Amino acid sequence: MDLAGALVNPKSAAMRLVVVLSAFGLRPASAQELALTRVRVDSVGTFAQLARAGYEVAGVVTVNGIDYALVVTSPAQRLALGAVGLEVRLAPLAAPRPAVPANFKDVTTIATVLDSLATANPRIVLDTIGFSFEGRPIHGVKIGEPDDAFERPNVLYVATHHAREWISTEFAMRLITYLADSLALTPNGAALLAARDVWVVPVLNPDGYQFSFEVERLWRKNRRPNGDGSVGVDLNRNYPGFWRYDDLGSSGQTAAETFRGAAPGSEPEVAALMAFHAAHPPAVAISYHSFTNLILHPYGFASGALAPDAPIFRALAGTPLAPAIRDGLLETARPAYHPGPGWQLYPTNGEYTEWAYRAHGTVAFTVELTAGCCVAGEWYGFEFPDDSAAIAQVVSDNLPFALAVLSAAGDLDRARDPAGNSPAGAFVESAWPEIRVIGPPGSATLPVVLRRGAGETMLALSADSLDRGTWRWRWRREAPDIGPDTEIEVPGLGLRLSILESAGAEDTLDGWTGWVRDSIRSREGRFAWAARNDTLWSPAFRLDDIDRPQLVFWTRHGGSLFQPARLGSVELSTDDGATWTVLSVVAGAATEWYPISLALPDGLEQLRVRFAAVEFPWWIDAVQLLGTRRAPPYVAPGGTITLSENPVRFGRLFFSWSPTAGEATLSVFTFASELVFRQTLDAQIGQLEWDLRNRNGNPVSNGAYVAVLQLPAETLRRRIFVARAQ
Ligand code: 0X9
Ligand code: ZN
Repeated sequence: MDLAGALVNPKSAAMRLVVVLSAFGLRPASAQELALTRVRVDSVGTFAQLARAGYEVAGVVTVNGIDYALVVTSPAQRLALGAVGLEVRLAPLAAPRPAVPANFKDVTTIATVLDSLATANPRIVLDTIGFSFEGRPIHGVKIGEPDDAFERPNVLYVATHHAREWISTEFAMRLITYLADSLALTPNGAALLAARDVWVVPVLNPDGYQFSFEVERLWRKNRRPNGDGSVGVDLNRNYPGFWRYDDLGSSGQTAAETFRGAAPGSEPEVAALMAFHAAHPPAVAISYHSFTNLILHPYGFASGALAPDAPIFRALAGTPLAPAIRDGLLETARPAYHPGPGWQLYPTNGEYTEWAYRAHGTVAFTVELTAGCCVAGEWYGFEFPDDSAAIAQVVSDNLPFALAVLSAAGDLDRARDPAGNSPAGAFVESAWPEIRVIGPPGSATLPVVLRRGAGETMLALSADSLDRGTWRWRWRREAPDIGPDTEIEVPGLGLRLSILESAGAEDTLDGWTGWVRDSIRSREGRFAWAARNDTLWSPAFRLDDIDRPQLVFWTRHGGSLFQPARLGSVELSTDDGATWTVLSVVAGAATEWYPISLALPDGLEQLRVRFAAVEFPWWIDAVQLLGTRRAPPYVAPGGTITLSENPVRFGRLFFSWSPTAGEATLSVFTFASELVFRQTLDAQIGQLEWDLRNRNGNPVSNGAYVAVLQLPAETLRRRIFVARAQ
């Protein structure tokens, strides 16, 4: 099946009309009630079809080898979905609904509990960050010092943008008691709390939350009447960040679950959280939702979009192989929370973490709490069971990440992942087809020197506004024609590495075997490698005398639906294929190409790579092996140019070299290869003065230049940094 075709043409999938309610002998939904519903998925096109119709695909289950998307539907919607040919069934419920839950608390009870917590513990201070559409207070709970100090980084935990996600509020309530009653009593915990301003908003959407207790358990939005009989705006689509970017990531239909509202920030609940950010901009934030076991981070608005601060997000959320949150529920179907950019679930626009990151630089995560477990392989869904032990497990599973984020708020540049790794400072994220460099914030353009054989090209990469993060920037441009043995130097970031190998489906498949060539191309090329259940094998590469080896590839994938059995696995062998180690796994959906850059262990002599697709429609192209050669391929000439000073702080500069017979031509170029100065003289003089003026007689601007001295027997180069006081 052509999955990419199915993405743009959902109707290409075979469709059936089958509406079966209560197929599993479970509690039937009443005539008016919303119910978690399974919609049979014939192709990934079904997801796009559901998203465009304004459904929030809450999860996926596979029963007897058939995939079903889980969506919340009304009886009328079930009929409508059936009428367009989708097979619709009610999902089985994992637990009975108690009339009065023992653990979950409605808004009135929450207010009472917060009052008594604050009365009992002076470290808990109650505030109101605003009011809901129906006029309910939105509580902001401060833990620690009652005042708000500029020098203490703000940390925010916010729960229940979505009314029905009760477990997220219950987690937030227990987080408050944990921080104030347990953590604060340990010496380290007390010191940590004393160095932060910590806020918890346990219910951002009190109207919807209360409605889900009193009327409709599976209500999602707030309770604003839309004027046409429909009610509610999706608060997690109403923020100004990328608001209405497209109709896939939010809906313009008032009745839809993902209705974005009439204007960005139109909802009082969203306006309250925005005002909170203006007054107390959080360094870090976690927005708790349920369900599916995910740690999502910006960007999420478009498939393939990577935040420049991805190294920071990754350091905290972990990698798919070493994720920051484990799921300890008994018999859980998913042993961990999968970390990744938001679009790997599905794209959203007007979403909270995205806005907080763009508007305030907040390192903000969405945690989708556990999918739970386990009735005949089914999920709890939104109705987390009213079971103290299971809730306690969710709390203990989630505390380590909440605390890691709290602790990292002090210095995100040095954030540590659970394995103790900190985010890479500067690195080449990709060498081709796009050259991308990540590094600390700098200026809008970044000079890069490419050397291949005797040729040298200077490029200026640029960072657009979405590439300028708080902690890292990304500079990029289309790569010129480069290939193995191209050396890449980024003088401003002290990076110097080589393309050791590069391969793509376009080339003659020298030694690469296993996948088919597909015409879904990455860039200019005409082909990519593609597979669903096959392994792509590389030939063996030598890595002698290579420091910091790195594997880069461009990829897209049709969607693993985060089902643990479906993934793309990137594996390494250092013994020519006798044994393999998993380096990384790829999951989720990506409809656009994006690069994955993986550090390889140092000290390898030989390496083979394989990409194993397990029930995972996967495309790969532009595979690159990068690393620093201990003996650089660019052989420095015997002589050198000596400079009177470098960086140059005054108005003139002397070049000198060992005098020799013949002529010397000295040229100075900008990093964009523009000639600014050239003079030819007798090489015996051995010295030349430059007044730092260009060929029009104007002083050159401060910045990096390259001097090239051509002597009869050799050509010498020197980098010059002009840094005069202005
Ligand atoms: O759709 C949402 O707002 C969140 N999921 S939920 O099932 N709790 O409604 C996820 C938002 C995370 N961001 C992206 N997926 N881009
Ligand atoms: Zn949610």
